[in-house]
Amino acid sequence: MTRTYIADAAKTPGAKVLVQGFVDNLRDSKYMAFIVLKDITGRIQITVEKEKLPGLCDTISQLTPDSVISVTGTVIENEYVKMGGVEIIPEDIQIESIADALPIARKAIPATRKKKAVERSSIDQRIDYRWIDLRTDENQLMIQVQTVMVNSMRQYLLDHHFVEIHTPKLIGAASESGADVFEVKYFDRSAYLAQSPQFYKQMAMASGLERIFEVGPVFRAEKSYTNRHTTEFTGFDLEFSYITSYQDVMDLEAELLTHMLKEVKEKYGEQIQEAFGKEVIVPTLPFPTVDLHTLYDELEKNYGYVVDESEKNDMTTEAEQLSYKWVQEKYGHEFLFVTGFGPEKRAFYHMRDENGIPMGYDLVWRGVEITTGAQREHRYEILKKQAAEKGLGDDIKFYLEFFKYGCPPHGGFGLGVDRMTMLLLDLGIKDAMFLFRGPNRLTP
Ligand code: AMO
Repeated sequence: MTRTYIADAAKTPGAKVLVQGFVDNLRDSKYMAFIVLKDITGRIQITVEKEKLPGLCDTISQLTPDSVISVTGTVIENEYVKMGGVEIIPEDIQIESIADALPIARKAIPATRKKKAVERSSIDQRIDYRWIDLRTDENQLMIQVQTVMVNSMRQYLLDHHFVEIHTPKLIGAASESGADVFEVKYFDRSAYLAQSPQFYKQMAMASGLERIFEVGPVFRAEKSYTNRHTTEFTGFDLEFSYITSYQDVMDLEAELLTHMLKEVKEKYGEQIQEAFGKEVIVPTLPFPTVDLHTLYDELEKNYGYVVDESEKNDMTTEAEQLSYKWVQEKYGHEFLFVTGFGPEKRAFYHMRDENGIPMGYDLVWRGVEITTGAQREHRYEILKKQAAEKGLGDDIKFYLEFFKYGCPPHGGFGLGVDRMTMLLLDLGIKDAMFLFRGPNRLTP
């Protein structure tokens, strides 16, 4: 018999079905047993009248929470059943896997007369057993939402003449700045894990591919212990040619994110509100843009925030957070493009204007940076000079070569998928990814 998803089975009263999943709840009394079965689509009650089905009693007595079973039976309407007014009367229950007592508490359990309250396990304890933690409705929704996020952006780009590329993550030289890079043993020499697909996105421009994107792993050897940093995350990166300014890059990103949030809201808006208490807001276009120094003036004027002189050309974490308050009050918006960073704070490959200011931006959503983007310097001599100023030489010689044999003007950005998930659902980053990696975390 073919397996039926629980959500589909619940719609077919009278039908004989095979459903499979985890035992979500179990009540086994003298005459009756009630099993709540959960699969990725929902839950259904399996009701067993023991006198009528003596052959199942032994199986039921072995069941534990989170065991995996296969149930063949008939779907029956029953108005007294809370779960959608249907239940399954089984003919057969097969045990696929028995679960030991669970080592974590995925949710807090209030005290009863017989039992003490159980606290929810910490996120670190839950990550030790992440596969068990991921069985909750919230976590499964998080992964489903992330799927729609990435897929809707991918589809948008495919509809706009982009192609998808897959760049190497093992590289011979540290990319970008050389800092924050993991060194790995590569036969009898060293290799590095790519801290960005940056160089290869740009190689694709020199290859004449014109519009490319990549969704892939990004590695950062940063000892950061915040709720928004991880040592390995999923980057959504794109690059496109024949732009006239970095404004083209910002416009494309704003349209892409608006499209994505519209799709997420249509598909999961209500579930997100219910499970995470967060409204999905589809932004209006254009997104507000502010120069960094104007922003600092505004933050000082409105909230008394004074930035340290040494940090004036970059955005501080406090400024990021406060900018959310500001952009909401001033524009009723959740997104803010910030431009006008100092050249010493930005990568050498950002094109600079006549005043030496990098022609790039950060995008801040709900008070957290989600993107860096820019028009790139595609003129070989200038690029070489800008790299040399940052002390980059031989290591990036291979990259500079990309610009020697013809290269269109271009720009692009990198977006953190995990950060976006975290902000969309109001979670910390450890909760917003399939499996977190940090300075102290390499397992499971
Ligand atoms: P940047 O270093 O700003 O830019 O990274 C782009 C985006 O990636 C996410 N991000 C992170 N997410 C989780 N943990 C981290 N440690 C982390 N670091 C970065 C953020 C960030 O905005 N090459 C450029 C992009 C470009 O110009 O195209 C770059 O990598 O969301």
